[in-house]
Amino acid sequence: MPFELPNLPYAYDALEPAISSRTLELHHDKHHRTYVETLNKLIAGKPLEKESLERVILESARDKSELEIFNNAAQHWNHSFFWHCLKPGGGGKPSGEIARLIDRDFGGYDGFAKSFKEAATKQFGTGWAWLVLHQGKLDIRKTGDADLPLIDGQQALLTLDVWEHAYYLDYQNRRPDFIQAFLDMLLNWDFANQNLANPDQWGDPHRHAAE
Ligand code: MN3
Repeated sequence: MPFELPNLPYAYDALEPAISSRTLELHHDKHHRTYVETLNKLIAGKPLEKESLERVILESARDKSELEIFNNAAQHWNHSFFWHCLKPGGGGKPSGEIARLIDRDFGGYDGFAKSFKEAATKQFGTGWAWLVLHQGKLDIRKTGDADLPLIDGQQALLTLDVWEHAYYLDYQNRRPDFIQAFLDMLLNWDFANQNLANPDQWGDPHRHAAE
């Protein structure tokens, strides 16, 4: 099979109490696994089977008839990326290069947190909130369903899954509380700094656009 479910970079209970072991196990072992297995079935025997995940996403994004492939490929990418955006004992204010850029582009951490919370709260229904780098500047985005910044030529630095399966067992309808827990207890600023230092690691959108 061309694509595989990556292991979580921490134990199921490592993010408690912000995310319960039960939520993380279902989210990774059921939801993420289903995206990977469905994607592999959909591309079996097709030319896309031999492509990188980023190419599968970009190719299927251009063709409405490939929406099911796009949705499952993008959800595989989004979740693989998302697991690294969380860390035990994370959250709080950033340090390093990302801190410098947040001061420059949002006027400080509070400006970032306000914009991020607003995007994550207002994303209607299923989707994702993102911190992206676009033309050298940080920005906050929200996307619906499986959509991701890669298809718009933007580099993802961080994301938060705001589909209900990410928080409903722990927070029910209180999505804002889940977002606040992400900001205060989980957010992995080290990962954002790694993405700034190494844009190719998660598929530099400019490199892919040029192929
Ligand atoms: Mn999810």
